[in-house]
Amino acid sequence: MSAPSDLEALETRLSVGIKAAPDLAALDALRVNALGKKGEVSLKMRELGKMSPEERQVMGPALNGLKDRLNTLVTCRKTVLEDAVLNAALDSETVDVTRPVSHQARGSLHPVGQVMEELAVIFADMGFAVAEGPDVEDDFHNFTALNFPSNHPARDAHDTFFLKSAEGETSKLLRTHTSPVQIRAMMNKKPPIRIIAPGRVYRRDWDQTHTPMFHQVEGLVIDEDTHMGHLKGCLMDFVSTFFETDLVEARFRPHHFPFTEPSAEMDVRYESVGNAVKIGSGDKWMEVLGCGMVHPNVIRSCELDPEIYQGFAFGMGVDRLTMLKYGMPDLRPFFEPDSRWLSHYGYSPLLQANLATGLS
Ligand code: 2U9
Repeated sequence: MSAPSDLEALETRLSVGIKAAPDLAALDALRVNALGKKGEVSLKMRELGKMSPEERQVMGPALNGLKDRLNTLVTCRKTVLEDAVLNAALDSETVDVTRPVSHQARGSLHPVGQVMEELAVIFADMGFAVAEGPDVEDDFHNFTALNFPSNHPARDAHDTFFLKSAEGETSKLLRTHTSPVQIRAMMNKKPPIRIIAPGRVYRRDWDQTHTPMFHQVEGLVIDEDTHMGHLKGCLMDFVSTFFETDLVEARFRPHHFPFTEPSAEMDVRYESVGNAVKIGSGDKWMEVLGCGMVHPNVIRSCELDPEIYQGFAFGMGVDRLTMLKYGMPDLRPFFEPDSRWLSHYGYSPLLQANLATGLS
């Protein structure tokens, strides 16, 4: 039978070994040897059953204490050894950020990200700032402030993703357009306002030409003397820069949106060249965006006086524009993790879109 003094000798021997373990593998072997099922401490625990009650009263707590102390020692040594492994890796895997980037850099930018960047560059050049907002919105910012009547179909759970809490449906939803961003801007900032709002939007749509999440860029200008001439000039310039041609022939077809009055869709003349489009010639018309003068009710919802402030707004689907500009026949691969598609259509992360050397 063991005596407490035997335990002391055992503890000293095991502790010295654990504290000196040279690496994680050796430490684990020592742990198993001491505390594993057939380890030295476990074997001593088994002897408890054969002891008299008096002996057990002494040896039981002594063995448990020993086990706890050894466990603590193993954990401490493990932390020290793990830190050493991590530090060695950090030392040997440093990156010299001052070295020139390899021109065979792997990885490429998604075409939608590239086009988002191009749109930001074009509108920044016209004096627009980029504004952002949350993807999870509420009814007020997504619908009510935008003059959607209470019975408008877009408010239907058929078309919009409403969020549920544990108690049931809430008034939170996934934004169906980036317009709430402009609502927030109008409520927080005194005009003049000139912003674009790029981002993800969500609608309950899923077929060959629609995905439940897609990308929009919307724009908003609010000032004291803004009129449709400004809208037309801005959008003609945009189309010409985006499609990289001076020849743009456009028509504005009357349309209806709750948030603009009058509203229009902008078509440009084009012809097909393979899967891509050539703007400015041909006998076909292609819709590129929607636009209009901001509805007075929307201006009023944001606590501005429509007698003083007017403005124009526009919105475009970035995924569709990307397909048109780069001649991509199918929308579905945009949302599939196919690296072959990405290496074919992707953009070099080293070529930033800019107006000086060309957009793409
Ligand atoms: C505020 C006021 C007005 C944003 C606008 C459009 C026209 C439009 C569609 C294009 C294709 C959406 O992606 S799409 O389906 N958008 O046609 N959007 S005017 O009008 C606003 C926005 C915010 C405060």
